[in-house]
Amino acid sequence: MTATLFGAAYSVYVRIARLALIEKGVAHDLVEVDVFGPGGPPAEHVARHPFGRIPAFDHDGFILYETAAITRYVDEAFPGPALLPSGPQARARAAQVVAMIDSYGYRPLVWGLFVERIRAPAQGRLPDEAAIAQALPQARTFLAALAALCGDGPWLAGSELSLADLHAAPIFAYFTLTPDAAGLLAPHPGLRAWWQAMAARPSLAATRSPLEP
Ligand SMILES: N[C@@H](CCC(=O)N[C@@H](CS)C(=O)NCC(=O)O)C(=O)O
Repeated sequence: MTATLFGAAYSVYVRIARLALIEKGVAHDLVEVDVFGPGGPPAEHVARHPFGRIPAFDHDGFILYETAAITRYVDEAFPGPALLPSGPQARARAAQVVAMIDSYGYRPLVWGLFVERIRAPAQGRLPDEAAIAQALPQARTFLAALAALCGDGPWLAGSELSLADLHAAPIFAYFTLTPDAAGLLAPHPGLRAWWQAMAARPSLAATRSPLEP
């Protein structure tokens, strides 16, 4: 059996897939692919992923892209702890959280806040204040919706760790480096406790991003 993930260690989406593989206990390789290089995504990567994004996954010749599909497949195709709850409502919540993160969380928290607040100065450019101003209310709405959905927790889709937690964690790892995070998370003690528990998992340490201090 060979399981190979193609991507880069700094990527939020690659880290989500790695978290699923690690939490599931699946031996795998990470093959570095640079999609931001001057020539764009390498041709052999576009052959796996026509949109040139990362990650892509290869399990014994079965090629898959789109992170939510990869993590779902990893959960179902390999033995190990179940990464989705069993009841239809809890499963729907987990799927809802994953889709919310993709549609409403990733852009403002990662591109609007982390990239502009932390990466821009590190790259020697001024933060795009308009992008930050646009991201802040979107981040507020997203965090309030997430907090409202996660109910009694302690995990985002109920009493067990699930793919919802793994989808959110790499985004929080970047977002919580920004000076905005403390204020944005102040109204949400449940999310703060969740992030503390999530950040302490060995899978997070094992997938530490090179962009984290
Ligand atoms: N919908 C894709 C999103 C993946 C994605 O956007 N990955 C980023 C890195 S975190 C990427 O490849 N960016 C390259 C680009 O935007 O050209 C998924 O779920 O896998």
